[in-house]
Amino acid sequence: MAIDYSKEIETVNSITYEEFQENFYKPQIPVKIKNLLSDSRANAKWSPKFFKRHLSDLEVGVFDNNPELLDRSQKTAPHTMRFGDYIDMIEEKPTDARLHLFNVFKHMPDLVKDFEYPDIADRILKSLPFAFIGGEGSVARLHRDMDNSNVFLTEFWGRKKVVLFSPDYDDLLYKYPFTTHSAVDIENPDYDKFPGLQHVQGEHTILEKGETLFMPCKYWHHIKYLSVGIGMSFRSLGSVSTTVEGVIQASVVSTIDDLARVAFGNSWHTFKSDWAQERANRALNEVGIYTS
Ligand SMILES: O=C(O)CCC(=O)C(=O)O
Repeated sequence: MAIDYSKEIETVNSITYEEFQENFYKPQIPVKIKNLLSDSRANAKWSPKFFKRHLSDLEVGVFDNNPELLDRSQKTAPHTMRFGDYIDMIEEKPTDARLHLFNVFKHMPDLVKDFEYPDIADRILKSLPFAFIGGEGSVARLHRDMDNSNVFLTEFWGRKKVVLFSPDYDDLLYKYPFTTHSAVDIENPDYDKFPGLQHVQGEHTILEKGETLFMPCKYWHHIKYLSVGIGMSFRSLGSVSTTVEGVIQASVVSTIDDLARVAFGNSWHTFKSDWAQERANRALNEVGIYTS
């Protein structure tokens, strides 16, 4: 059996507060909303050229998918470069280089005036919008956000494929303990190493310019840029317990992971990998599939 994310994420053209709360937010079901921010100035204005014009000399942190770093949250970018050079690079040819959780608003505070926070959710964290920029082919590997908030991801330039899995599949997606990451590559799944993948069910969509995807708290996401892309996300808090768990994960648990990696080196990685395998095997046993 192959990993299944053939289901299309539900899509609506527009939505009211009541419809969103009842049908998606309270039950924590993903939805793509075509016209939540499609009329915003950001959707008309934000482009590679626009940012290059304003931020060309800014030194930015650039992320990639180094396979040796899959078992952790990368808190700092492994490379830096001039923003203008970065834009030239992604416009020239496909690349895996991405600007992840880029706080473009720190450098251009007026950009927050380019969109309004939509009136469909409560407890929106208005001080925490982030930009995401990538070249065609770049991938934000399978992870879930460690702060556990609801995420509203909007594309203002380009298009990307987004695959989501419910947090119910933490074990079968081989979540590394102490992190919200997995080594699973859902586009080239290794079923010998990760047999549990054959028993997860995800869903997907192509997020086009102007569209917004609601990713509920703790949802796993894998994102592949189908062209040069510029996106933005804002977040809202989930339940008190989910939020407290997120704060503990983002502060205490992830710090333990960082310290243990320094203290124990590669044996910490082996310990986490073995534990992830054990949890997946147990989950497989529970659905009647016996592993050694
Ligand atoms: O669109 C992207 O590049 C990544 C988005 C993402 O991973 C997130 O919002 O958590």
